[in-house]
Amino acid sequence: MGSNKFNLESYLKERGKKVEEILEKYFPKEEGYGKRVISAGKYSLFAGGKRIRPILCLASCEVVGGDWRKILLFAAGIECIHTYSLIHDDLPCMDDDDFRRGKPSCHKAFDEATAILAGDGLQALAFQFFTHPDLVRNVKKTKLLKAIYIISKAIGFEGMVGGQMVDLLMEGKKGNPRILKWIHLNKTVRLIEASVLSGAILGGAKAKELKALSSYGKNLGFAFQIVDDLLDILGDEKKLGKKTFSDVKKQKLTYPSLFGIEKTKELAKRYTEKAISALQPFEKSALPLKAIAEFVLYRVH
Ligand code: GRG
Repeated sequence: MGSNKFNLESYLKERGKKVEEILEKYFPKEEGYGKRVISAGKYSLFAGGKRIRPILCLASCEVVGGDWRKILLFAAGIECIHTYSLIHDDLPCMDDDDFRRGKPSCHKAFDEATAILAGDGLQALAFQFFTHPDLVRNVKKTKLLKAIYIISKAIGFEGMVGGQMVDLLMEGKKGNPRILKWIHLNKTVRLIEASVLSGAILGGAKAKELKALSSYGKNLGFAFQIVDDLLDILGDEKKLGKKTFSDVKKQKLTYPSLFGIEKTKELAKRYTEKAISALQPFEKSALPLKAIAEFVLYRVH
């Protein structure tokens, strides 16, 4: 994969473990009358995600010369948001998936009302982490506020929630590349870009660096979503319970359903190349970000 000696596997393992430790340390105890919903949130959060978004946040803090150890709570909050979105996305009223991260999805392991509440609780927990005294004492307040603003915008009406809405509205409809790109941008790309940008802001990035990282995050996000759609079809063994190609073709607007598999693979490659070329100003220090982009694409090539 050509990432000069950089060992991505151990990097992801080591950083993922740090995120995991923070999540474990700060996650509420499973006790009291509300124990059930805490257990449901914990079940999904620790069901074995790749932790790509928090790792991106830490890596981009590092690439601009910041200390990633100081912002671990922020990165952990991003993972809580991502897990909340997956729990809600799996609900029968949304994508209706019985499995997630190789295990029964939250509403299957518990029940629908509990899953909705677990998602809500995780979203709130993210903001508890973002404003936690143990983080606040480590970072400049103005930078922290800017990072929280970027994440909030990326996940709300003008981001993930809006994207999910249109994704649902387009089910069973013909659609076109323009609307599909809009859905991807909002449903998936914005949180990935915001993970990168928030880490960079907290790490003290200059305007020029933020511009480059925004391009990296956007292109990576598009590649990520396209690869995810391809994996749905090509049959990733971890995605138990996912729909078959004909189901996907019939119901969901995706690049493979519009263009076929080969053209879609080509598109994912182009986005990955663009993400990598955006890293030019950082040279060697961007090896982790470069390797992550290569890894995203490698899953389908
Ligand atoms: C319900 C408000 C609301 C939003 C849901 C993000 C999202 C919007 C839905 C997820 C649907 C989906 C499968 C999108 C494809 C890209 C994606 C988010 C894949 C899953 O992310 P990974 O691969 O998962 O990082 P892990 O389990 O490793 O964390």
